[in-house]
Amino acid sequence: MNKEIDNLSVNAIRILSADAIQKANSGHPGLPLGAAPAAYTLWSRHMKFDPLAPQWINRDRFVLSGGHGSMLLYSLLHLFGFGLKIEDIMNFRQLDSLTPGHPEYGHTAGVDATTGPLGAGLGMAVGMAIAERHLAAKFNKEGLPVIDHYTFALAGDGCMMEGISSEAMSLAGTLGLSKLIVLYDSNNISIEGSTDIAFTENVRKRFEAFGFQTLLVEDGTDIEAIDKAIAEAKADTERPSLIEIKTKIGAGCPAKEGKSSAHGEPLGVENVKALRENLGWPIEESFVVPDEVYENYASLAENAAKAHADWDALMKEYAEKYPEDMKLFNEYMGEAGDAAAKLYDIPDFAKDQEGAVATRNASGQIINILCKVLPNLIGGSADLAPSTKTYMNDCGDFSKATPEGRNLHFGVRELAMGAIGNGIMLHGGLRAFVSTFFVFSDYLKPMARMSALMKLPTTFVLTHDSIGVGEDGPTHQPIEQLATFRAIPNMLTFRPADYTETAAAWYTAMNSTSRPVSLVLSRQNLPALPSGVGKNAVRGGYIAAEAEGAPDAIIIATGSEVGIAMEAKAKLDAKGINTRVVSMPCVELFDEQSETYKEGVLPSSVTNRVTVEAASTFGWDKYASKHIGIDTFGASGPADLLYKKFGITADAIVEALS
Ligand SMILES: Cc1ncc(C[n+]2csc(CCOP(=O)(O)OP(=O)(O)O)c2C)c(N)n1
Ligand SMILES: [Mg+2]
Repeated sequence: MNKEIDNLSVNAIRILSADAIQKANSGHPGLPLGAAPAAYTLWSRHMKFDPLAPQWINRDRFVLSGGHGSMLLYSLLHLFGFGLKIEDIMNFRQLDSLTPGHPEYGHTAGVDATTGPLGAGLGMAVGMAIAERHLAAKFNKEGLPVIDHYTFALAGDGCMMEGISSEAMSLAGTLGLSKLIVLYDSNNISIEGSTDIAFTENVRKRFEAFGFQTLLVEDGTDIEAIDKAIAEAKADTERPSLIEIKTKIGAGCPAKEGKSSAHGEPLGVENVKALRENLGWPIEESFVVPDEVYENYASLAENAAKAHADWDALMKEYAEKYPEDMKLFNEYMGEAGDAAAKLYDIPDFAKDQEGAVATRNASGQIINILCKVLPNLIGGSADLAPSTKTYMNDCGDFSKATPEGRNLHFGVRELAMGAIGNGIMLHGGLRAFVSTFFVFSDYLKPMARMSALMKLPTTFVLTHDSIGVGEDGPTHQPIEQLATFRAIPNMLTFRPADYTETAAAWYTAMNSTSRPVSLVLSRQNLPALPSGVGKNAVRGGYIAAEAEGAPDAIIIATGSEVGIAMEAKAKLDAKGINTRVVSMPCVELFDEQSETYKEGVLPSSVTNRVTVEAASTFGWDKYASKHIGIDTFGASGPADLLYKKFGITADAIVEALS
């Protein structure tokens, strides 16, 4: 190893980061300066990737969990030739640049995950490692490891303080995800100063308790020590590894090193100058990197990319020897056939509901159809599968010993579950769903938001959707959650009314390519809508029952309240008020329909309207001025009595429209 070029190359990361943050007059230099040696060692000596094919499925993943250190990643992507130009580095944090404040998946080539909310990256990394292990178990053959890569996460003190790190790492330890390697940028500093003021636990011991191999690098500038630790981490084939790397925040900048002021503000023009001098950086001009450094990175990149060429050759052999598996692999990768688009061809999927059915049960039946036609469907629940009806029969359980299983057991860890679902989707090759009670969506909501932000079609199965849960009482009865989920941009929230609407919701979810879908499902039985209408749920809102003649009144309802609306319609019709029932299982999809369609469903001439939903009325004003809903917390008691207590009744609807 040539020490000098290594040092220059590490310093190039530091200088580019400092220059970019200084020019933007905004950003976080502390992490890139302190963690540059660790990142350089990892990328130059251990990771396999191909800058010309940043999405190559068998690349090693790198998640910068401390997303505030984005300039570290952008410097790496520039230097390794991922297409980020020096102009992009100069445009750091500027509007529409390829170098936004925090790394954004899908926006900048080479960014494997959007990070910024601390700790989330650790959860997503676990999801990626699960995906790797599952796909490896499914496809690898003797001598032909189709999927065989590491997932690296770089996390700081903040990530370690966040609860999600414990949720995610505890599961990773249990699952023995040995190809997950966490590099801990341990600098004892966060925003308010020394971490001693709020964080004194022994992180390594904690990870040891989770079932990790734990390693310590005392000097975070020692490339050889870091190299050795990463090699040791890779060598453990039983346990995931944590490498605590002691670093100094803002390393190399004399006035800032080791100080919290290095965390989140530009170093200052004078300090950037001092950094250059202190590091012996040969060039005074900003954003200029010596040719020899670029050459070094180019040759390292070429080396890292050899793995891709080798893999291409391997796949050729795989295709020859195992054509059936190859076909399936391509199906997993979404390159062959499209089973999801043909779901309605399956008789049971499109069937009419028989008798009264809870939509969670309908969903359970549908999941068990889906898992047969979509072999890459994988998912599970946060310890509630028997209640959320998400278990896929005959698909096995994912565990350390049985990684080919498709039922995931997240344990009682909703937040990590959301992040892991996203991590699986980020990995590619699989379609993930996660599940819990709707009221506990509050515990995973930040990750639902992240799926929407990253444009990932993760599916959220959220049951026990209202006061209809009954006796468990207000802690278990969602009220404002529907409004909250509907307010998340780029997410579809479905609250289906019967089996066929539930099928339509799943159809939408399985065919979604760039946004998550949430299914909000009832615990209690619901009657079937008239035969055939439920399929229209794919339009978000539709006429579930037409008025006789021109409508005088419209009831807009969702989920369990559509049945009540039907009862009310009968009473209103009998009174001579011609009533239309509009089922609105997905407000967001309805809003996307053409004006003509929407006017057809909700004619502006019909102003006598009421919305009915056993939840907060927030958000319904756009369709009607009268609402039947619940703007208080619920109560404990039998569901039918609760519906009466809170006035969600056919009589209340009749009164509102009479
Ligand atoms: C969930 C979440 N809470 C708070 C923040 C704001 N924040 C950004 S960085 C940071 C401190 C992080 O400290 P550390 O991970 O040690 O990073 P370092 O200062 O060492 O770079 C905080 C509180 C955030 N990004 N995400
Ligand atoms: Mg820190």
